[in-house]
Amino acid sequence: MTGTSRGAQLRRALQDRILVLDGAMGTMIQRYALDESEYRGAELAEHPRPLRGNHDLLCLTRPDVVETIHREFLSAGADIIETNSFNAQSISQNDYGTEDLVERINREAARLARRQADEFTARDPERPRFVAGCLGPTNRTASLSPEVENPGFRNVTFDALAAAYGEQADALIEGGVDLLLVETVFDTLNCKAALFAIREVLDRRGLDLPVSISGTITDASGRTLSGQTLEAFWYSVRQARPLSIGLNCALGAEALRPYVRELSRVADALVSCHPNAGLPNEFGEYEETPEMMAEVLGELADTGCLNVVGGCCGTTPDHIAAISDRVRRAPPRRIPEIEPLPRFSGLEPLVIRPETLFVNIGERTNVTGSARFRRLIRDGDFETALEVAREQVVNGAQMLDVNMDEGLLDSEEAMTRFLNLIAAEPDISRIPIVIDSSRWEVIEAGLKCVQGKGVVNSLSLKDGEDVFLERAEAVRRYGAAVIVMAFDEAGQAETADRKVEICRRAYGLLTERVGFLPEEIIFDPNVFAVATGIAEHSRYGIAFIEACRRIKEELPDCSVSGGVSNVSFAFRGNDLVREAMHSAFLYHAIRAGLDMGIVNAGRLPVYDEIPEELLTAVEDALLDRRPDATERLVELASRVKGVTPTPEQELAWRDGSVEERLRHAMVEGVLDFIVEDLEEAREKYERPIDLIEGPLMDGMNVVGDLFGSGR
Ligand code: THG
Repeated sequence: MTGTSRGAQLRRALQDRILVLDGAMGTMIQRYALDESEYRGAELAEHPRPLRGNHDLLCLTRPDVVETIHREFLSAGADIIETNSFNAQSISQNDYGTEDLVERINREAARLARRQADEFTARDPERPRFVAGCLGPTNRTASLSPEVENPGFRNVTFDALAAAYGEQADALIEGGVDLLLVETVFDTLNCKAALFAIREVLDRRGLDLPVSISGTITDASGRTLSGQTLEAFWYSVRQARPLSIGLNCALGAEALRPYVRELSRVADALVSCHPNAGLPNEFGEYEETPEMMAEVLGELADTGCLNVVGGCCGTTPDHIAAISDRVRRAPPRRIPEIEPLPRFSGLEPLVIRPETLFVNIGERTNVTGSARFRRLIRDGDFETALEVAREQVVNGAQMLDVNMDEGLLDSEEAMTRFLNLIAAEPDISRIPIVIDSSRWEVIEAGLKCVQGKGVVNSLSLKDGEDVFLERAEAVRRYGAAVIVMAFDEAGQAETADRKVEICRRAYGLLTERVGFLPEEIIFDPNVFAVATGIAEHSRYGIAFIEACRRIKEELPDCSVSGGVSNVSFAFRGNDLVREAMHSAFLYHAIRAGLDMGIVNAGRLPVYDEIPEELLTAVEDALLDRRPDATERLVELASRVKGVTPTPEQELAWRDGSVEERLRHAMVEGVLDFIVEDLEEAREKYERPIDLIEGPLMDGMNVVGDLFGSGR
């Protein structure tokens, strides 16, 4: 039977029932207490390094042991057995000096499992047995530095991982596996490299084998070793459209239970779980009995959370038999419909829900958009540059735009270095990264550094469909969303009609030809500067706003974004006018459907508090409301320019009542007097609850109203 038709059989079986995966190979092998010479066999008798403990090598030197273990698990009730290849890639094998054997080990690992699975299938064709090619996490991690003093350092790259995984996957497929299982994922970036490499191998072979993913958590925080929550992890790998997502190893079945539930809630893929039999005790024994594990996993199955279940370290054929008996009657989990919402992640998920008004993308980490950041990067002061990123997050950025496009820089190197440093800062890498460059090579370098689901900024049709499709396909393989600029072979779109037309064309290509989901697409219909003195520019503001409205109406489930600060380029140097323009522009664009924007987080005045004269002049220009709008705004700008408020004016709000001062502090985010004002209010209100429910809630209500109405 061909691999592909067995794939179809596998999918069918998974609709009917929960499939049972085997137990651990490694701890079963340990029971044999093989000595050094048995690991070596005749072939490797002279190998210069110790080989004991290199379990995967036994596929070559003791195939009888491996096959016996496969048989025991199949007899116990396993529907799927995993190849003995957990560490069989060149990165891990390098420790033993056996990297030259990788191809053979994997091919043999697959053949041994295949032979046993086929024998069991032949005995009972109604119940086909399957072989999962096992790919472990390697012994290196792409998102973390092994050196505490050097957080930007990595001892493995995405490319090295992808090469190693590609070699392994190719040989497993050659040996006849039915699916590939990337398991015990502790660093999502390693996993992404595996998925990237696997897709390439499958393409080259013209195959579409199912790919399954199983992560692991290392402590009770419910996060991966590299810091992601499970929902964030799922969003990172979702674009690979895996057959299943799940959890394995870790802290035993009981400890995994809540996290399997969490995955089951968010994932529109099948869900798997194969825990270890608890953590080993001081004698290296695993304490969870078959009955204990079967009960916990059975409960997960009964409540509709599982499609594939089995065991990891310490689980024996007895465990698999108990689990198999227990879940036999339970219904397989049905894949839930997941709302088509934009979903991104850093260490944490970011979902843009209908009630989300607007998502801020911090713009200051851009060498072309900030003289300060440019200077820091040019001077190699990445430490301080990192503080710019942190400030953006503190000021409310929900995503972070990073741009290193500057002539005198090695932009690829700078992008890599900066993103690796960000990865080491959990309070920054919590949010998704927007990789901003006009050069594809720089974008690709960035994609190789982010474990989360980030955003590519940007692609466009300016170089034609072929280039667009090729890059979009790559973006999907790296697991990122994409911003598409309204730019085609004929140039940048300036009118609403052209903007919508280009976006519609890109939407068709991305969803029909590349397999993007609409919610993974963000359109940017070009924010251009208004009030420049050039007559044709006067309609740029409303063209953008009109395009927002029409894109949201005509292209369902996609998002719209824009580079907000572009709109005020004509007033460079006059922050007062620029910031008023940004707030007013956002106010109108958000009402037309703008979902997110690249902004100077923390520097957007409250719309309602823009002085009336300024607001009118600004809106006249943004919305092209009168022919002399530019002249009038320029005139006003020259008057208010340099008119910095006196210290007395700046502190006029201090004259209000304590309630008014607290409200002002909350709305404006001013912390300077918060402690003394709260102390004063605490004395006045006596009971803290009255203070909270009184002036503090009043302040929050004002913030809520302003926010809710886009002001
Ligand atoms: N769409 C998309 N991406 C984008 C843009 C866009 N990326 C870049 C840019 N446009 C958005 N980012 C910025 C960042 C800074 C400024 C404008 C847009 C800016 N900077 C001041 C200036 O140049 O005058 C600050 C100067 C300084 O501090 O040195 O205006 O449209 N998808």
